[in-house]
Amino acid sequence: MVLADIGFDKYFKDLVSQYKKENINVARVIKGHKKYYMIFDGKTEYLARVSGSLRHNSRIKSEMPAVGDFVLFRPSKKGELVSIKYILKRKNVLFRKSASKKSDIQAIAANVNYCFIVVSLDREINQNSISRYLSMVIASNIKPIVVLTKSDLCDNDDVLEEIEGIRKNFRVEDIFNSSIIDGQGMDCFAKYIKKTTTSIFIGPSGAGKSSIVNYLIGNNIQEVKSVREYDDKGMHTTTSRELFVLKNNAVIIDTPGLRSLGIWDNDSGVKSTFADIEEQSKLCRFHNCTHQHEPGCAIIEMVESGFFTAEHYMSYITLKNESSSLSKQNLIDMKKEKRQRIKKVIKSKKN
Ligand SMILES: Nc1nc2c(ncn2[C@@H]2O[C@H](COP(=O)(O)OP(=O)(O)OP(=O)(O)O)[C@@H](O)[C@H]2O)c(=O)[nH]1
Ligand SMILES: [Mg+2]
Ligand SMILES: [Zn+2]
Repeated sequence: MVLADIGFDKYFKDLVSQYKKENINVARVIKGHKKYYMIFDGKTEYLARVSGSLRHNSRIKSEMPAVGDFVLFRPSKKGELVSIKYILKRKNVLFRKSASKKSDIQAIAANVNYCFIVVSLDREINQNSISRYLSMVIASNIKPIVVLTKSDLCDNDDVLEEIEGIRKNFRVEDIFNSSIIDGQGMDCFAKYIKKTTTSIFIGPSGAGKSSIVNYLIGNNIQEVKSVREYDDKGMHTTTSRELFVLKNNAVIIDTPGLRSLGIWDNDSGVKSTFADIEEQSKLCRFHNCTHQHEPGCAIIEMVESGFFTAEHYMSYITLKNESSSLSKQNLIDMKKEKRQRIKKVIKSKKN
């Protein structure tokens, strides 16, 4: 495999020629985790960090490398951390928008052709949230495709009705239903997921994004660049964005559920998706129960009795925890901003 197979085309080649003088290589970002990145040059994966100057020059998060970016890095001795020097100008970038602060905009992925908005048919379809996803994708100049998953759990007529409803209301590139159980609709992906294209899967937690990704990896295609980790129960809630190169050289990116899109700005998002759990939590002994360790917790009991699946419960806890740490971060940011504003006022009074 060479980089050209996975999206490194003339546009990027021309950009690289501007940097020719320096001794640097090109790679694509396949995973980002806090300070570290995995990058892939078509042959080898490297663990990478951004160089001091790149960090210094990026004022906002979205200027840091994102999954899908093509980056220039300086090679180092075998097994050593490499340093990302530049990000090649993106063709497009899917942003996560923050409701509170403009500078909080963060790149979910870069250089993407198709965005699959994955929604499950086993829950009530929320047209509002589809509309939010769509506007985000269209604003990023990426082609949106809606996939209604788990059609094996639904009546065929209901499925068709949902599809018609969405088709009528929204401007989508394509829309179809799918099922990893009976394989329905799975062939519809082939049209988009092919050599030199990059596709990303977004949508609520539990909608079936990773299941589709695994299906595509397993069926199309044998070679996988990163291996998924499952916990001892065989569950996997996606926690970071991951890029996979399929055997046909198509690139696909899996993402975690809604929370990655900053839609969990407050608890209300959690409440509406997990209304069933929230409703039952009235039965917990303590009104501020976190449903994780408290005695007399109705939710834990209902998970043990099988009323809620462990998976549904885990998604709920993960989202709740992340949503509260997100609010905490917002608070810290707001305080910082306030301090800076006050400093400015003091300064202007001095002058
Ligand atoms: N019946 C049925 N179940 C499905 C289908 N696709 C996925 N599931 C189930 O739905 C659950 C969630 O699927 P995932 O693929 O992990 O969902 P996800 O969108 O990746 O979720 P996050 O990583 O938490 O964002 C799993 O238990 C899957 O087995 C389907 O087509 N039919
Ligand atoms: Mg997942
Ligand atoms: Zn509880």
